[in-house]
Amino acid sequence: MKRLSIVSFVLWTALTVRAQYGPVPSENQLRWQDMEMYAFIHYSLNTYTDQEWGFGNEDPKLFNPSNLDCRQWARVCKQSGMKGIIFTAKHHCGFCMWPSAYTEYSVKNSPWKNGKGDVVRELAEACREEGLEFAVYLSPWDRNHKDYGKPEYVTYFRNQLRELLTNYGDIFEVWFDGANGGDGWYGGANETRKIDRTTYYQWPETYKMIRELQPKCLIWNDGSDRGDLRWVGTEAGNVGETNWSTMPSKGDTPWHMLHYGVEDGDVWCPGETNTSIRPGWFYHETENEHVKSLSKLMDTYYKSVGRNSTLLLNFPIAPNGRIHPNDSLRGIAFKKMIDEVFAENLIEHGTLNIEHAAAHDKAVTNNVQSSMFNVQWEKPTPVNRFLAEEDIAQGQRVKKFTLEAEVDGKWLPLRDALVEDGKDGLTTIGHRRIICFPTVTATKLRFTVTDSKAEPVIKKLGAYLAPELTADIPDSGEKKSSALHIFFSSPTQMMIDWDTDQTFTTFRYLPPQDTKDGIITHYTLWGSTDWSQWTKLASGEFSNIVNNPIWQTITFPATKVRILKLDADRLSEGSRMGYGDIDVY
Ligand code: FUL
Repeated sequence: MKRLSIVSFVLWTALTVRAQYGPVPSENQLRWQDMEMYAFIHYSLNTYTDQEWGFGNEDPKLFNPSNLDCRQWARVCKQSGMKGIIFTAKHHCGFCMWPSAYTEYSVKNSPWKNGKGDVVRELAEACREEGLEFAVYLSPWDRNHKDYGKPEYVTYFRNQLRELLTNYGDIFEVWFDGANGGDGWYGGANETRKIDRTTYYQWPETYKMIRELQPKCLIWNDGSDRGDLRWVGTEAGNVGETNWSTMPSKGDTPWHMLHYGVEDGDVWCPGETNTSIRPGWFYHETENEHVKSLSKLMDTYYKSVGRNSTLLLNFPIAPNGRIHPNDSLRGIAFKKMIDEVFAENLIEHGTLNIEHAAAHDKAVTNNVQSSMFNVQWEKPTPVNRFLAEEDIAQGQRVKKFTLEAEVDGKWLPLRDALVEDGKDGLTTIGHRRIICFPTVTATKLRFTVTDSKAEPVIKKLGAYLAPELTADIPDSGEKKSSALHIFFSSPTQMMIDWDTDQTFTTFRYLPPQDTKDGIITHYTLWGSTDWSQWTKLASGEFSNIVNNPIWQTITFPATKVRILKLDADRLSEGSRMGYGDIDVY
């Protein structure tokens, strides 16, 4: 048994450094992981059409912000604790936020700055001034380009990427969104185009170019070509409580691999958790009151940074060219709360004992091995957060641990209160693991590694007292709809009957929340007063609904109806339409 202060603990771990085990991060991946939080910025023509996905035929003249201020974006992001910004240089609609030499569909044909502006340049410069890193999102899917789907487009895509990687200084990450919805304007063809994601983009060639042009840049990709990072399979803002930074170097990546990583994977491919501060990625005025609450953002922090991931938090830009005050205030409050929670490491007020039971080389036998860390306080100390970090430069090793508190002379087992369905959440650690539990007033806290791939190398331990997580983690403050009379006339047709005529302008659809089965991606909405004459009120697609299953709003000119009929023209999966909720007004 060794009795150590926190200072000698750090020294002790430094001296007990052992040979690396299994895949380890590259220098670039290590530097990126230390960024912990960085911002996404979604801004494009969608901001002016109130859409999440543009079709590719939106008029560039719509882009005319009155007060575009990239310095405001950079300052807000910095004050929100973000270490860099990833900008949507080109979203699926194909509109370029820089004056690309390869297309007319860009800011150069907008009235903003008489077509002489370059948002990518202004933002890259603002980031540099604020000491933030800069990165780009370039959508491979391009609903504007006439050649999309043909080999010519891949050359076009690479040319654009080359422009972004050569003209704007250091780029820390490139983000190649995996969404490929199929239909689009495509230079006027207005049709559905399907590509084979595994072969069409020829990623290995593109990766080679990126490595040459920006050797420090990380590649994000959710397809089968492994980049340097992985998507975590959801846009809700959480990664699995078990989160391995390793993946198999080849083959498909089903959801569970993205969400939990793969324990015996042969490459280092850590998870990046991306989510928006609002329900949507782009700005919608109707969401101004639905900016995520502070407790929801803290929940997201614990379920991303606190689960061995980074957090990529999106701030949309409003039509005037600035981050809306509701988002900036919430972002800044978020950073202040993180600082407050982790201001004082209570372990420093106690005595840390380490019992180390490494008998033989467990890396070979993969047997259970115990390393016990025990902090003792002179007086009972309230505590509700525990933090542990592995030295990931030597691989991710810990498979399982326990956490106990001594309260009134008795040992109580603790579990992660943010993990549902009966699990204790005490599995992997990696870069950082934070365990949240209701406050206990303890005289001791005991952390025991009960199973690891090799001898654990723990770099940091922490215990903290945070303000209690409140129960107000709203799904953006949405209400349940009134008692509508809903029935299905076929598996893909929903009817709502009011019995008397009503005047409506809005139909809202919340997709099923816990399954992708039955989510409507394309719809037609009809109205009738007599069950025989039907008026088409609207039709279209619910953009990005599968990855981000939030409320979808259909508006139409005020119409008197007695019955509404919703046709599910296309479902994401399955053959029966589903819904979480419906709202009509
Ligand atoms: C998704 C896209 O389809 C969304 O529009 C958004 O850009 C998000 C970050 O990725 O897949």
